[in-house]
Amino acid sequence: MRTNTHPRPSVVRWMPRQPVNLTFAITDANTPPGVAAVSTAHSPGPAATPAPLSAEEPGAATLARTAEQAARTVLALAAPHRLADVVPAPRQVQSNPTGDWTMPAEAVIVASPDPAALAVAEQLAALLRPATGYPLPVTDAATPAPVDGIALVLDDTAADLGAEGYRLDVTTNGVRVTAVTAAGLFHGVQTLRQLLPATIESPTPVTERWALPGGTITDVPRFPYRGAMLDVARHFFAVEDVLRVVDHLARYKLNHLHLHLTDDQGWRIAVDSWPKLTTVGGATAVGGGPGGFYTKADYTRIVSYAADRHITVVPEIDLPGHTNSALVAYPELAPDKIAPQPYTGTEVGFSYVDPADDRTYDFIADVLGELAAITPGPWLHVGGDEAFKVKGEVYTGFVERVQRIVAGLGKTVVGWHQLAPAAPVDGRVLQWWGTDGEDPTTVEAVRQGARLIVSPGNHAYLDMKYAPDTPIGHDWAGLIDVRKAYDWDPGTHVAGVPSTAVIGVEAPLWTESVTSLADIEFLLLPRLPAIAELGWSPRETHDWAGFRDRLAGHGPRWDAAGITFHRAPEIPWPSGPTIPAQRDPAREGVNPTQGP
Ligand code: TNX
Repeated sequence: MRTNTHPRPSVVRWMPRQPVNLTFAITDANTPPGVAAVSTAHSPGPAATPAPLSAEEPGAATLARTAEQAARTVLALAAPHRLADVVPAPRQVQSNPTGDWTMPAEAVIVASPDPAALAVAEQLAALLRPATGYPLPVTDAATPAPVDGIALVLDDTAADLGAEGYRLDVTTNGVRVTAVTAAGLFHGVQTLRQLLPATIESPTPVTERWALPGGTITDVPRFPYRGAMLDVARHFFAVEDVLRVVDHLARYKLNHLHLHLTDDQGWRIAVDSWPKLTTVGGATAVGGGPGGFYTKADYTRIVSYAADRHITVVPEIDLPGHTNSALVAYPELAPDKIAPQPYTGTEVGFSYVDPADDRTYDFIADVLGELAAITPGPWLHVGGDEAFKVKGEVYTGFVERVQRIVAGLGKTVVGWHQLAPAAPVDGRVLQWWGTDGEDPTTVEAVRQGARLIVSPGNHAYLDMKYAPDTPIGHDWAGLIDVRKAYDWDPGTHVAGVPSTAVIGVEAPLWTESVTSLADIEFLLLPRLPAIAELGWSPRETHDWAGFRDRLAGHGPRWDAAGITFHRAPEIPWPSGPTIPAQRDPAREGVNPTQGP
């Protein structure tokens, strides 16, 4: 019997960066013993010696074994990824071609003896175990060092790395990730993951040479706020779907998930003191679907899953407009005190809570109070957009009162940039979603101390279509292909706003036309990595051609992980072998390396 060194390999994938030489022998039951038919791929090159074949072996098994040997030859020759092939682009990359490292089956992950660092080590192990099939035990050490393994080192003297940066060193001994915080280690782990072959994303073991390119990456984010928004109000998405979106954010070093929890078509977060918000207000969705809502336990699950990935949830209760679902549940909040019909269309701007009734502010204090109590992050987003029927001083008076409620809860106000004319409150953050980069009212609010998250509708809105013929999405802010998502600068985009006032960038996904996780992923990928790079990478690294080529390598990763994405025609997706990552029992049946 052959010894099985790789546990249960089911897939061979090969995506070399450079042409390699391969010659291998194939024989089957029809080939006379000892005679091999020689097939050459990617020639010219020296012929590998055909493996000795036994006359007694059955043909199918022989064929499979020989093919597997050939695959190993190829894998041994394939060069590792280039150190600079990372999205978002790292700040500094120093390659060392003599420092490549191949992870052995006995590799160990060792981390600083700190619960948060060990948690990142466990996350890394969980990422690497499925595809490698290696045990990758996690241990701790006072001064972790890579000895044919991976070391995650917390070092509070590495102040230049800041709150989220990391350094990653690949040498012939292994990999060392150094950071001041667990968040930095976590981001370093995302980079490490991208430096391994795309097959690392496979949920089942693959035969692969797990090589990493030698050298050092030193990486620090440009902006502290890097986010994406998911509208769970127009259509409701299950907790599991939201967790998967969190995974996508984490992969690209985004650190905020904004949840648009309420809108005309549905109220999605439980509020104990106003229970009908969800039992009545949550029962609808765009197009008449069943709706749904998160219990506090559901919400807490999302928040803590995100926190484990160093992502802060920013909950939004949209006020005073976009409130039809609340008015259906509690007509006393409506200006005329009459319950409106539930709304399942996609118009905006018609609904509002009564700004002249104190009861409205009791309602808001209760809702925001309960939400603040289950939200560990510093932010409460209060919407403020498209309240077309609440104008002038009535609008600003309303906003100022709501801002005081938020401040009283110890949270920082975030709102769409329509909040700008209201008097400032300390630390206020405006989310700018304009489309032409000119906005004197926002500029004035910034002059008075507001900070900005930039989400230009015509660059960062993930609900805009890619092209006229892509299936879902809107086009009111134009079409957004990958280049349009990438080619702008958050630091200078809003004329008159200095880059020092910009805390970061966010890509909102509104879901009027989005009904499934596959729809979400189709709109997110590949544009989310473009926005992520704008948020993370230094401006000096900005380069469409380089980004396009680096992004192309992510297609095979998403394929291997079973993630839907838009095969945007402007990206040179590799066309190499694409054997599906799922297990194929028919293949396993003839695979002689299969375990017992
Ligand atoms: C505008 S952008 C809205 C949303 C819509 C979106 C559709 C903003 C703050 N409000 O209510 O869903 O357009 O793209």
